[in-house]
Amino acid sequence: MTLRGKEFPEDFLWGGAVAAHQLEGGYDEGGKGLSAADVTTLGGNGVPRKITDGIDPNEYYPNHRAIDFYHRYPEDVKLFAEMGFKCFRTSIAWTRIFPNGDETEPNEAGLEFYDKLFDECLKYNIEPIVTLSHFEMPLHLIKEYGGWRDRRVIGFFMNFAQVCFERYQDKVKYWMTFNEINNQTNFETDGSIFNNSGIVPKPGENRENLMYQAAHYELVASAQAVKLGHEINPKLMIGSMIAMTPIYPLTSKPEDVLFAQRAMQTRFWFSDVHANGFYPKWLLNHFKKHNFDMDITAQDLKDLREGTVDYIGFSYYMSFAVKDTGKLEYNEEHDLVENPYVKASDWGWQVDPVGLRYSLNWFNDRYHLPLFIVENGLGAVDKLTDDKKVHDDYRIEYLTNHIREMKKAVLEDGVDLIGYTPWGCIDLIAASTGQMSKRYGFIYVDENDDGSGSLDRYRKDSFYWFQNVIKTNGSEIE
Ligand code: P53
Repeated sequence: MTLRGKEFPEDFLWGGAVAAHQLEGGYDEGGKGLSAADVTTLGGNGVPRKITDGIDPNEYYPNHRAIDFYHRYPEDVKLFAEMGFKCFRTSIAWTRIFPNGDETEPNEAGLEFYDKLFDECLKYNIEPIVTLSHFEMPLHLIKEYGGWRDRRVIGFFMNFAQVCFERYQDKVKYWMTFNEINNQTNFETDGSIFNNSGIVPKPGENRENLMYQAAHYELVASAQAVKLGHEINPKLMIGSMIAMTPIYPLTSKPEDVLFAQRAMQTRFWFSDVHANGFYPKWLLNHFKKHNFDMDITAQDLKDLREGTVDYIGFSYYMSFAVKDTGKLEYNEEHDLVENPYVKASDWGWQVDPVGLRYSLNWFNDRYHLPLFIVENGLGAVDKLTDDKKVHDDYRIEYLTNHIREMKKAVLEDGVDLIGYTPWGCIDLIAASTGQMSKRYGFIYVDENDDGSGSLDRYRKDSFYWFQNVIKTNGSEIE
């Protein structure tokens, strides 16, 4: 079968994705409280971002202003419309709605901001797609409750979810509960458990146990939110959001294959619980083997069963590889090896378009649910020319190669795919490094890593390219 001339389904959701803290700025406007992102400093390529205890006036926090979307969103949404977006994925900053997280009444100014943003999208028939929690937990919940290590946070999250579902049910159909909930499998990295779960480990604490406990509370909160969302409005589609990085065995040696399987189980038990509604047995055995102290009640297990997700949303940037280590336990910090068959980006992410087709089939076989690629893209350095152009052919190439594999998965393999929203459709602050110079966008934002720059927006070459992909519904990708 040739791909040329073949189209995606008519209602396929082409669009772009961002997260509140990475582009809004206005970190202390409209009554907003401080979030985890507001105390995370600038890092660099290979240099981790620091997490400070409150705001230190001697540090630079790139998310405080970000790209000032908070004030410029009408101009930006207009550019998305010009590209032909059918949808736009963003998150609702929890701290705009509940500045501390544990209030009983929401902050009306925060709610109004998202009303205006969603209305602006709907004006152009762009459907908003919303993540509830995207690395932006209220700092107060981190300081007072220790983040997701505390069961009470489930209740606070539910207040937030309820207010959002009730308020925006007629504007937003597709929701996701926790962004990349499985990107804390690398629990030894401070940033990953802080961003995901607001956890600052104490000296001597068992980080793995902490991560599993926090993830359990998040999964219970997610399941309760799915159930409540459906009670509020049965039309809502509430999904998971998983960081999909397929993990291949480096060779066909059976021990390598078995180890890769365990690595996949360790990274994707989160979506197992989301979709199946129960814990995989190997993981319960793992908890026992390590004598982990896990607070899992009978009511939690009931909630998990009753709140399974409607679809699997996932990000896809890269694939991993592993080889047998002699013990069947996967440690993400130490066990990854270089895959000789794929090339890495400038930030060391192993670029693998075929892995996207593999991932779509893997999810499809495992869960039999609709899928939604809610992030994909290439972080790269762009150069604005004197005549204000950006010739980002490397980005066009990356995305073309991924869309081609996605097209095969849909048209040849029969995967049920809702849509495709490339990450950082407008340049924004990178999550891992805090840099502006790690760019993903179709729209260039004139801003440097230190925050200098005019913030003016320019269309890159990829802007016109993606505009045509949407206009032709992918039919020209072959
Ligand atoms: P940045 C790690 C691995 C894969 C995806 O990442 C990741 C991360 C965490 O950085 O995050 C997602 O900006 C995340 C977005 C993030 C995007 O990928 O570090 O959902 O918030 O910006 C790209 O290059």
